[in-house]
Amino acid sequence: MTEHTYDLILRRGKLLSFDTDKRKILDIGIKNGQITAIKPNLNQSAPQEIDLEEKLISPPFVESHIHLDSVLTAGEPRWNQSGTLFEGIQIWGDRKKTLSLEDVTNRALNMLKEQAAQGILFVRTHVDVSEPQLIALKALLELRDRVKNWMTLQVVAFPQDGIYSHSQNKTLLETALEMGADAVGGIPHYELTREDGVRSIKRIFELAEKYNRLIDIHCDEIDDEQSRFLEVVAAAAIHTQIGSRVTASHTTAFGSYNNAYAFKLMGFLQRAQINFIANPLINITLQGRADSYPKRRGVTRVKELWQNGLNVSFGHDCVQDPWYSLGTGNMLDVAHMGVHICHMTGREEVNTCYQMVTTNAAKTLHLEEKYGIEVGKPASLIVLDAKDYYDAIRTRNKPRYVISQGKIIASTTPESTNFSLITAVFR
Ligand code: 17E
Ligand code: FE2
Repeated sequence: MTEHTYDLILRRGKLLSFDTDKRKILDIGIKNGQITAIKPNLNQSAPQEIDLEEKLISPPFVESHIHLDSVLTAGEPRWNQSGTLFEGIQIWGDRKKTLSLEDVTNRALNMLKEQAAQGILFVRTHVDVSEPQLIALKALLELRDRVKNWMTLQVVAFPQDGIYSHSQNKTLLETALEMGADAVGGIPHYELTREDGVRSIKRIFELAEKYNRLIDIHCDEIDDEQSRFLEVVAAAAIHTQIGSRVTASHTTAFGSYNNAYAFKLMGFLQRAQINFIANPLINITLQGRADSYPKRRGVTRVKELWQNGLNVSFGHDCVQDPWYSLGTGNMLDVAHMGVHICHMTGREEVNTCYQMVTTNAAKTLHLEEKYGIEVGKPASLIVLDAKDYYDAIRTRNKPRYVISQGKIIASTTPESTNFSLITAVFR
């Protein structure tokens, strides 16, 4: 048997840069799970070849913020009637009393498969570690290993009920890191007092240093303009110089700060160089619930953070859970909502929203050498039936092919509509 130079060749794919509309039609050669050539008209043959007919090749989607422990539980044990974050926390508090390893594993695995089919190959999940048996954490750490040949999973130890609000939670958080969580989380705006919130951030940074982990804090997820833990996170990042390893998630209160304060804060954030994750799909529904009219949009200052050079990504946050009963996990739905709520409708801005669910999110997760369409990197990429990134957000279709570490792990046939009746009427 002759040894082939490539295991798989993708022919005539369209590669597009984000900052210009420059397009190239190229072949991609894949060998042993890696991209080994990107050139026009590769003249070798491979056991498997696909003609992409100039369809768009994109780096995979990165889900930078989801709660896989609670996915697919909407309505259990009851529906969220107020639509608020806090009723969601109460409902989840009841649901989490009935968790089992099997329950969490099945739901999370179903979600990961659905995400993979939609072109997501990297996921950062928060896992509630204020549940005394740490069942969800055990299930997701085990799943992280089980899926690693097709999906990269990052686990954040997230103390949903607060670190200092219950006596055992501080220990549980540290245990979660000893067990192998990739990142430390927190929820300072839900600690019992402002002082506890500040103390919780100090603790999170201590733990990140002690265990050498990333940080991703649910920060100021409230419409209260007095919720100002972001400045505390920024200060800690400035003092420790680890900003690139730190993420502030949600920060919805930033959308309610007065402009004088917001302007000053923006300068500190630029010094801190932390990452931001906004969850527009969920926060447009959770926030603004105490408003009459005008109603706030409940998102952080995404456009201004981006304009000031900070790294921002978009996350889905929830799929069918106590906080949000809709959703399929599609990152293009998230980007689409981001375009609308954040007023990112300019051509460059829409492209930026695409980066917020791909390259920017990859930076936040520190995927580094694992991510990107380049020779020498793992062959993890998706093929979209779209003219360009803008068109991908507009149409939000499932990718035609999803390739992870060199293998085609999912493919979708586009639906087609038959207009026979209309054609007959207008003949
Ligand atoms: N928990 C939380 O504190 N905030 C959220 N948005 C979700 C869970 C989904
Ligand atoms: Fe969240």
